Amino acid sequence: LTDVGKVTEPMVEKEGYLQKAKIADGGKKLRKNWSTSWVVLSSRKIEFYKESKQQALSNMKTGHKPENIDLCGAQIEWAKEKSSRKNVFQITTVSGNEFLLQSDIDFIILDWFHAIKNAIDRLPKD
Ligand code: I3P
Repeated sequence: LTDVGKVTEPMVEKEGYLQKAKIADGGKKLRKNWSTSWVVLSSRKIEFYKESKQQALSNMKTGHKPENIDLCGAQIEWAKEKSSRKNVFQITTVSGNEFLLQSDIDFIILDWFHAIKNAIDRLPKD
């Protein structure tokens, strides 16, 4: 175990708080329930933490795993018609999970949209 330095988490590309609502699981519709989430984007996935970043980091030490999205083959699109809120986009995974993400602040949601779209576009589609 001399190479532990190389066995690290993939590079975090972006992280911050967003409003999140999961609206389908494996293609099955869920009741929409918005909540604040600490969102961490790396090259292949997005992780959602229910708690603050501090709390999330300490939970991780005890083996607690965040909810996460595999971005391979995922789709992202603006979803004006899916909410009364402004600045909402949807991510749909290959496995049929659907997430809405939202921020009232225009530049924040635009930055997230482009960062996630770029990550998806760099990945193989399968
Ligand atoms: C939902 C809640 C959501 C709302 C959703 C409501 O009610 O008010 O915030 O979504 O609208 O159904 P409940 O808490 O009783 O489930 P938006 O905030 O995104 O509009 P919808 O059914 O039109 O999606």
